[in-house]
Order: sequence, then C-alpha cells, then structure tokens
Amino acid sequence: GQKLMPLNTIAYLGLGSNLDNPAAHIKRAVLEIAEFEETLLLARSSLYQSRPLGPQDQADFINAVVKIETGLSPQNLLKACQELEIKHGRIKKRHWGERTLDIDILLYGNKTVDLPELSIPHKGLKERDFVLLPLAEIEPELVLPCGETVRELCQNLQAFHLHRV
Ligand code: ROI
Repeated sequence: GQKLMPLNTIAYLGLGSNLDNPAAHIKRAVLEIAEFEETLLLARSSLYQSRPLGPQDQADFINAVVKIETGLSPQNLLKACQELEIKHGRIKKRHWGERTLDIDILLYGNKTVDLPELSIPHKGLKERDFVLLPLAEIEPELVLPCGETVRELCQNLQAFHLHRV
C-alpha cells in the first residue's frame, strides 16, 4: 500500500556491480531501495554496461542511477545503502577493484556534505560517464550545486565507455 511519511528531499543514488551476475544485483538493489523506510522510488535509469574505471583486468560494470524522495537524513540514507551492500555480500577485492554492489549517494537535494565518511555531491560525479549518462537519462536539466546541468556535464565528457543493456 501507499507509504505514509514525511517526504521532503529528492536524492539520486548511483549503483554499480561487476561480480556474481551484476545485472541481477542492480535490479534487486533497485527494488530494495524502494523498500527503504521513508523513501519512495521516483525513477530509475536503464542498466548500462561500462568499462571499469581503475584496474583494467576486471570485468565490465553494470551501472544505474535511481531518483528517490526520502525523509532519511544523509547519514541514515548512507547507513541504509551500506546495509544493502552488506546484504549483497559486499565483496571488495581491492582498491578500485571488483565489487558485488556499490551504492553511492550522488546528490541529496541541494545539500553539500563534507564528512570523512560522506561527500555530497559525490566526488566522481562530474567526470564519470557511468554516473552522468544514467543520470541524464532520468533528469537531463537537473542543476548541480556547482550550477551546471547534467546535460552540460555530459557534453564535456571526451568519450563514452558504456552502453545501455
Ligand atoms: N567502474 C565502473 N565502470 N563503474 C563503477 O561503478 C565503478 N565503481 C568503482 C570503480 C572500481 C572505481 N570503478 C568503476 O568503485
């Protein structure tokens, strides 16, 4: 049924996986995010297959972005995402290496957060095609705290190393 809750902040999450049937991890995680407390899933991008950023001797990633409306604070949203990563096995073999599920808080309203454990907007957001393209699919005119739109940032990318699957 309909969730009853104070909804206030629009947030965007980036999902990535390159281990153990990545597409299945991403699809399941999207459903599980929709079940977060005080949270509605508003939109989801297609799944994208992307070349790894980092060591090249690892499998391609599957990436996606979701748009949510949430009453959770940034810290509680991070906690919910980390619990979901653990539930998915949270295998991380090495720095910038392969993983079963990674969930990053890309944006949380217009808020900027600068904590050791949490940076919002997400640090890699403006350079990563596997974040910007899925985000542009669901919200091209979104203005980031820096004042640029997602569409403009996509136009700055030199080349794309991903495709919709
Ligand atoms: N590379 C791609 N293509 N997609 C990711 O989600 C991703 N996540 C990471 C690292 C290992 C940096 N590389 C990635 O954490």
